[in-house]
Amino acid sequence: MFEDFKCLSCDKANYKLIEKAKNEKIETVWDRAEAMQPQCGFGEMGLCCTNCSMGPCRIVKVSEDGPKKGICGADEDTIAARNLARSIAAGSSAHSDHGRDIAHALYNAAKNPESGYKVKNPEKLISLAKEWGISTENLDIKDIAAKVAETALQEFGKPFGHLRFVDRAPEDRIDIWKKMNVVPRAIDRDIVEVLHSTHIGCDADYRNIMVAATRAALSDGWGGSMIGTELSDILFGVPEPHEIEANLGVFKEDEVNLVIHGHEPTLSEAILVAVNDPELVELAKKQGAEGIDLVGMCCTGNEIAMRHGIPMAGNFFQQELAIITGAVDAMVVDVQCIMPALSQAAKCYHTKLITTSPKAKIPGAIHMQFNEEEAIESAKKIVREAVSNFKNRRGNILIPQEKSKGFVGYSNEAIINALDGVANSVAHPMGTVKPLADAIKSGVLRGAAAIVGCNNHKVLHDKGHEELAKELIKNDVLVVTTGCGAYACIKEGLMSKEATKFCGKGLATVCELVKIPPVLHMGSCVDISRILLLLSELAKFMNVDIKDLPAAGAAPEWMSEKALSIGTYVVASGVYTMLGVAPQVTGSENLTRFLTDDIKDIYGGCFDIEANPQKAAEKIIDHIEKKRKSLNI
Ligand code: SF4
Ligand code: MSK
Repeated sequence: MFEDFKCLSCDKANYKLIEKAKNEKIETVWDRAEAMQPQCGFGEMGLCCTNCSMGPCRIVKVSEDGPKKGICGADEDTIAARNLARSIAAGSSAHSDHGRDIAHALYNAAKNPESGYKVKNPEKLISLAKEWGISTENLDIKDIAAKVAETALQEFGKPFGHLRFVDRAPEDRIDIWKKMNVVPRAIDRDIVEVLHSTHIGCDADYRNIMVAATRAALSDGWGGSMIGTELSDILFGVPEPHEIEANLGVFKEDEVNLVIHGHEPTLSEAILVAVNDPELVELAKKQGAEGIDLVGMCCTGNEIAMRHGIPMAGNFFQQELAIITGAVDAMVVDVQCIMPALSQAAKCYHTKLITTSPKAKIPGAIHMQFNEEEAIESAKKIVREAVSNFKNRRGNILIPQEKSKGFVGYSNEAIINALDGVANSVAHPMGTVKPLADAIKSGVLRGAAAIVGCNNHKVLHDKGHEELAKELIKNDVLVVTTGCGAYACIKEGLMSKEATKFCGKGLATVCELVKIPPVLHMGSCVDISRILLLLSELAKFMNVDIKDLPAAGAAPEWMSEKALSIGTYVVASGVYTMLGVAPQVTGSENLTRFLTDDIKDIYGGCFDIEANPQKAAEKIIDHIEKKRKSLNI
């Protein structure tokens, strides 16, 4: 019955809901992707420029005829590089603005009791204050929090010097960045410089455009994202392993279902407090519900799953399907990866789509501004709106049975604790990575790979993540994951203890010994900064650079500008990075060669492109084995 849908997704929970959508004449992302075919060849290759109003200009590659330069004279290399650089800058800005919001929330925790935010991990706060040279003598936690928050906020616009977290990288890596003039200086400045240098009539040298773009990307990974992660841990706690449920089967027919979707934990943490408020629970009961079921979607879901064990309802391509269950009383969203299509889907049901950020309003949605200065009160108003909608359900409810269980919450501290068996609550400097290094050196683990990123209709939904992860763990490669890739892996059972059945002997032994799953959930997209830190600590411990480690990255189903920024900072940090979808640069042979080859000699890492997960795994394993050989292990 669902044969037709197997070409859209490999998650069975989705088939029933895609069928329901068809019966109820509601379009989904897959319908719109089909209607979009064929997609524009100029855009696909990065050869369309709209940087000024003399354009749009496009470069014709498929025949001898047709323009080879834009009206201003920009060629294919300039146009493709400028487009890529602007996307990287946008991605960096999204992650970094997220980091800035967390820094403001920390400041509120220190200065404004009305906000309701409190420092949950004072040890990590003090550790970071010391790392940043902030004196903690005679200061209480609130004063230290205010100073750390102010210092973090200055990282965005300071006029001199470089970002503080750069000093966490291995020395050899910093030397490479210095030589290439890409040491990130101030987050806003580095992003602005990309926009300036790609303005019409500015930088036309594709390699130089990539210098500015790389610096802006490093400002994300070793700046905005790292600030987001570290300050979130300080405010809301360092994630620890929790067993949770995942997939659309987590909705409950007899409870108010509230989906929190987007990215920033400042909102989701406040909503979590609000759904446990006795008055609101009582209100839910008065409406005829048994209680309030809070579930997460996309990266917000990762954040609250990691810290509180809240179920993960679904990833990027499942957001409309969640509403199509008919069981969602409210979907509360903040920023990033929220499809505007949600408002159309919500109209077909009783669901209230509630936007909360001034940065992301959607026509047709209810806007209830989330005010961080009185976060809990703001969140209560939003939850009240959701609860009062329970009575309006229309009866056309279909909650799929499919849900899986798995362990999430593997911060670096949790990974090190698990491997080391030693309690270590202070986040940085981390405990010893010796057990991990030993397992890699001995060959019990061949290496490690990160599988991250989104969903994209150009790849069968979830298949890129799942198949790649399975193939890697079968070959004794430990996998860490974040973002929507993490959802694919947990849904497939790869985060359960039983997942050792998919592993090679070495990895299975490690997992059984230290009681971890072979695929470790490390959090949201900004938490890729955790992976950078783990690599950095491992490299320092082994007395090598990150580029020398038997490690790789992969984004099999990536789609967002944030993913481009991530890929760029990961490559510039020395990591071989496999993409399942080609970036829109292939119209420039020079730029494509630069990203997939030349860049290797500069940073040690490079991009590779392979849509087939089996072949991608082969290439990653080959890379890991080559690195082992060079290390003589
Ligand atoms: Fe055309 Fe140059 Fe303007 Fe781009 S910047 S739209 S290539 S004239
Ligand atoms: S939510 S950026 S679709 S991973 Fe971070 Fe998922 Fe990609 Fe958004």
